[in-house]
Amino acid sequence: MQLYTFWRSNAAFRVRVALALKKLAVEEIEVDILSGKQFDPDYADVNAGHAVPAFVHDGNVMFQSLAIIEYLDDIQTEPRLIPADAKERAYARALALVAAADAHPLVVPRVRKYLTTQLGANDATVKSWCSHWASEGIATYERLLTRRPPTPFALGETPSIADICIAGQIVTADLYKQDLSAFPRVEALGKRCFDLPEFAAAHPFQHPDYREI
Ligand SMILES: N[C@@H](CCC(=O)N[C@@H](CS)C(=O)NCC(=O)O)C(=O)O
Repeated sequence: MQLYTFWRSNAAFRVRVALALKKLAVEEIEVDILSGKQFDPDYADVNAGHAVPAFVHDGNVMFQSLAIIEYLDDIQTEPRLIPADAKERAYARALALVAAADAHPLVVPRVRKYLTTQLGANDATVKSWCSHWASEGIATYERLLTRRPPTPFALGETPSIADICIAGQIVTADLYKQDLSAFPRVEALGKRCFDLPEFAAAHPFQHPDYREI
């Protein structure tokens, strides 16, 4: 198993946590998406989407973090990250998509680059943009977790794909130095997640290449 990843990548964080929870060993290959390595022909052959993560298993290449996590759940069912019950599965996927489909895509390098190179935004404006959308994602999660409080994880006793994505949204907030105290349910869920070594080790702050950008 190989994972094309990058220390700061939120989508790769999701897959790294899922692999760790399932205790699946993987060879990690760093693709420096800040210096444009996602566009190198060698990597474009792996993922024509020019993004990380990409996951290789038995000669098959997969991309899109949530699709990879679903695949991992198929090939190794325990611990289950996507509930068996249809209604619970829909809720888990919906919570996951708040980060993966709504909030996170607004802060990825290609968006930041377009803001600076095409729209003339300076660093402060880009940071403000990213902080705003990171915070909106957290606020959405706070409302959702208020409506259905975690017990103690979003769907029950063990972490699921929903907790992985909420934790990823917290990682984005951490990268933008956001104070989560106004979001107590998210903050408490995040503490529960990051108390687990599988989540803690995947946080970009723990990566040897971590630097402030
Ligand atoms: N929806 C995709 C997002 C993939 C994605 O955008 N990854 C970012 C890093 S988190 C990336 O590689 N971006 C490259 C770029 O924006 O140029 C997933 O969940 O895998």
